[in-house]
Amino acid sequence: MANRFNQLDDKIKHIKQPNLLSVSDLAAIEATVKDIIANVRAQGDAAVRKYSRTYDRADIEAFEVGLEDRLEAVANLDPQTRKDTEFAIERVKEFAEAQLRTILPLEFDALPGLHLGHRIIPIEVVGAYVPGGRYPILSAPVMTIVPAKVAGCDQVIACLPPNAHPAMIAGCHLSGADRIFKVGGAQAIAAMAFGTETIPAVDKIVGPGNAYVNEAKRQVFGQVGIDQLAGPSEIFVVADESGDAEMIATDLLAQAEHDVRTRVGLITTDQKLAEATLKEVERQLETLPTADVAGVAWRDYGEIAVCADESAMIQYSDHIAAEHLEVHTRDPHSTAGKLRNYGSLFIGKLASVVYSDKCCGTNHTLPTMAAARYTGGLWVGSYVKVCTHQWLDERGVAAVAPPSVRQSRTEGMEGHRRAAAFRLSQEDPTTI
Ligand code: HSO
Ligand code: ZN
Repeated sequence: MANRFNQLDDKIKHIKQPNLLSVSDLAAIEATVKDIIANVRAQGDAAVRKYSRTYDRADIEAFEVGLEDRLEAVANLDPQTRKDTEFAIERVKEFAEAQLRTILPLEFDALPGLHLGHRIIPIEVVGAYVPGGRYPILSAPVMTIVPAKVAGCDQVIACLPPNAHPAMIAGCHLSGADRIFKVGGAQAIAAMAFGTETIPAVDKIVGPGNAYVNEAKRQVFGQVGIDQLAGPSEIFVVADESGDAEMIATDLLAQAEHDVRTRVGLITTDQKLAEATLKEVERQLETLPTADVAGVAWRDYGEIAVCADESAMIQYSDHIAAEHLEVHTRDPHSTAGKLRNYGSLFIGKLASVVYSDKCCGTNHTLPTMAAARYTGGLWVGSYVKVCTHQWLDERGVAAVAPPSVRQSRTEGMEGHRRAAAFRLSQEDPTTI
């Protein structure tokens, strides 16, 4: 299939190609999730309870985590972990507050007597899905809950799988979740979309999850808003000859340990760096305790591309539109200015993706699967609506009514024509 990138083919040579597998079980997931949503919608808590038993092997009477249990989860955190979580919360909060200050209301005089504007209105009820997964990622609840609180949402509820690590409940509590429910998977998404006897219906669902959670979010979109559809994590590095193979390999493998389907790669103008990085990844895998995951991700999805020049490197990187993009070039700020498609950009060698993953303050919930072509990641703006308004005086009406009347007449919309003409004080409106 022809695309904008094909013209670059002769400027890029891969020394390691990814083997992007086709996902064949998508139809089965779609059907299972459809059933789950229909049943939760019809039977509420009873269906949620049934699916928790089937999929999470959890027999749960009360889904909600009460205050006592929330406080106990926090008390059980070791003191340093608690401090580190609070550090992350503070960084994410301060950045979200700074970003919110850039989202400004607007009052605008378009013409004499015609005023337009917009207000910034927080979404009322938000549901944050907090994934269980392979690791208890403490920053996960921070990233979805803290910006919602900063945005001023009335209520933020969190759902997490019943078998999630108790520290994750502590993370939800410290981040400011108003209510926490031990419900995971597609049943959690269905419950938040339609509401059950105990779980409130929300206006928007945010947060990553497994393939079932993702498919459920896709299916309930419209009933509620969603942030995005999140696939496995991705990291790419663009580098010139100044790149350090050991450092690059370390950062690639850091993300590769997430999942066997993590997509990681190096795009470079330097053949020597490409070869050195290939060796270095293999060398580091020998001692990485999570190599059972990272090694498979690297084997199946690892990629090293050598580009003829900087422009080809940038075009290829924009084509990939990676979730995380590190820039290891002699002048990283100049390279950064030329890049267009990325979830979050890590400018210069000292900016490792893991700092954002954990605690530097930018949100780690980012677009994957090339969605960075059309969207950035989760941010405080994801929790507010920018809603327009207008008012007019007679001068404004005199300016916009006649074109509205004429357009309505041309379109055969007599009701619209009458309403447009109704406010004209001058002569017979039917003559306009
Ligand atoms: N890389 C993940 C976030 C994360 N990794 C948190 C480790 N901790 C998605 O951006
Ligand atoms: Zn990560």
